[in-house]
Amino acid sequence: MSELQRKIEELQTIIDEGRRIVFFTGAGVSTDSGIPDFRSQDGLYSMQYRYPPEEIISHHFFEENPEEFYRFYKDKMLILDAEPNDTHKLMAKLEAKGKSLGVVTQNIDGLHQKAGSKRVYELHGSVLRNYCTRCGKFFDASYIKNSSGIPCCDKCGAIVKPDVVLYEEGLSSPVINGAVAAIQSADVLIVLGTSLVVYPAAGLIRYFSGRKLVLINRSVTPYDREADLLIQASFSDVFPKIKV
Ligand code: CNA
Repeated sequence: MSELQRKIEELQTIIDEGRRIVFFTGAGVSTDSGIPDFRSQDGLYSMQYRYPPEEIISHHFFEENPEEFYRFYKDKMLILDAEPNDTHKLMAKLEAKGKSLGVVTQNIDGLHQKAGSKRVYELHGSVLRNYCTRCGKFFDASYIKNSSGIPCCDKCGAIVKPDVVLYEEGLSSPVINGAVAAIQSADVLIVLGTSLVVYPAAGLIRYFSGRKLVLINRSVTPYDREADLLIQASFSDVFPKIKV
């Protein structure tokens, strides 16, 4: 039996025995759905833009250069025809079976909910919600995608902003509190598809004090040594073999 096979069997046992599993996810779980992550070789950070992506999706850039912000955002981050993949679906299935307390995610694509997950703590917000910066009117993602240039409110004319936490912005306290409570009551924490370098999100896994910390990612992370089970592989080589 290969090392990977042995680890997949161990993951199966941990999932079978888990009673309050929490998943902590990052952009890597959506790459199989066609949404690029940030730090993979074919991720957004390795593509060439006029400004570095981490600058474009920062608060000051949004304020000072909304046209360029929206050019990048609509093209690279607003992928509205993406469908959940098997990894999203497995997490939703485990919640429906009463084995998972839900998902804490850094993702902003809404695919966990589309797969059927009900308890999703969106640390960085969602591209599916957008609000007028003056009157607060709600707009869906297609309004943003279909607008030419900078999307403006059809009621008051002010600029519309995605409900996404940009660099330099704080996270929502109710969302953090919910995520921390879920992680604290978990007996198993499965961390997947994240490079674990974006704070404060990555620091939330420190609240876990349950039985098993599982880390699944195809590249190294700063938390690898702390995992009870570390699987360094692509999800498509792991999750199709897990039965729920
Ligand atoms: P990241 O830093 O890009 O890390 C993703 C990790 O996933 C990398 O370490 C990859 O090696 C790994 N990975 C990618 N694909 C696979 C795969 N198929 N199998 C196994 N491992 C894989 O992304 P993080 O989430 O850690 O960074 C946090 C940022 C990224 C958050 O602020 C997000 O909002 C932001 N982001 C979100 C999305 C999305 O919502 N889908 C897309 C791009 C960026």
